[in-house]
Amino acid sequence: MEHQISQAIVQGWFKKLTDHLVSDVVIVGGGPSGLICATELARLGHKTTLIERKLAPGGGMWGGAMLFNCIVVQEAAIPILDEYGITYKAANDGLYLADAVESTSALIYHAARAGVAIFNGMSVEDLIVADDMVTGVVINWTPVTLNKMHVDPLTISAKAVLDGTGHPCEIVNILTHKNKVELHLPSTTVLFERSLNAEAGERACVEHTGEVYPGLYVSGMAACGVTGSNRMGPIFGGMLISGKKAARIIDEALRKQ
Ligand code: 48F
Repeated sequence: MEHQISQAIVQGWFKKLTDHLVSDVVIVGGGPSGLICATELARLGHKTTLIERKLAPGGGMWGGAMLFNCIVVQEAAIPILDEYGITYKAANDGLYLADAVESTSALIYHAARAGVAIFNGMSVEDLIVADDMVTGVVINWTPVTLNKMHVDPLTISAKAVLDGTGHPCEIVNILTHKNKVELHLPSTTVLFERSLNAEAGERACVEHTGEVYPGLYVSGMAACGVTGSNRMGPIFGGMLISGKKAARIIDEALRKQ
C-alpha cells in the first residue's frame, strides 16, 4: 500500500506541473491581491498558475495587525467579501471587521476551487525575457533558494506574469536589476514604498495596478512599491479591489492576443 500512496502523489503532482509548464498567466505570490487575481482569471477560463514561496499562501493577511488576527475592510470592498462568502461586522465610520483566518482561508479555497494550480514552497527567482517582453518565470524550491544551493531551476512560460509579491515588489526588481529596461511608469525605475498613510496607500494600490512592462503586471502592495506610494497597514479592501482590477486588465490583454 505504501508504494501506491507515494505513486498517487508523485503522478498527481507531476501531472499538475506538466499541465502548467505553459500557462496563460503566472501569479507570483499568494497574498490577498494575487489570490483574488488568480481566482478571477481561472474563473474566466485562463490557465492560471500561482507560485507561493511559503508553505501557506495568504501572505500578510493571516496575522491581522501585530498578530491580532482581525482585518479591517472598507465599504467599497464589501461586495467582494460577500462574493467570497466571508463574514464581517460593522466596526466604525464605514469600516468593517473580519476574521483574518476565515478571510485568508476563504481566498485560498476559492482559488483552488476555481482551478488555479497552486505550487507552494516554490519561489520565482528570475524571469524569462525575450524580445523586450516578459514571457515566463524561473522557478526553484524555496529550501533550495534559502540554502543557496547551486541547483539550476525550471521555467514556466506564460503570456502574462503578475508581481503580487507585496512590499518588496521582488519580480519587478529582478526585471530592472538584471535587464537594462525602463518601466512603463512615470519614474521608469522602482521607487520603493513610502511610510504609512492608510487612505493614500489604499488609493494608490488600486490606481497603480496594471502593466509595468510588456507581459509584467503589478497588484497590491507591489503596485505601491514600484510607484513610491504609501503603505497602508492592516486595511485590506484595496488589496482585494486591486486583485480584481489586475484580473480585468490581464483578461483584456489576453483576449487581444
Ligand atoms: O504581501 P502579500 O500579502 O501581498 P499583497 O497581496 O498584500 C499585502 C498585504 O498583505 C499587506 C498590506 C496591506 O494590507 O500591506 O502587506 O500585496 O503577499 C505576498 C506573497 O508573495 C510571496 C510571499 O511569500 C507572500 O505570501 N512571495 C514573495 N516573493 C516571492 C513570493 C517569490 N519570489 N516567489 C514566490 N512567492
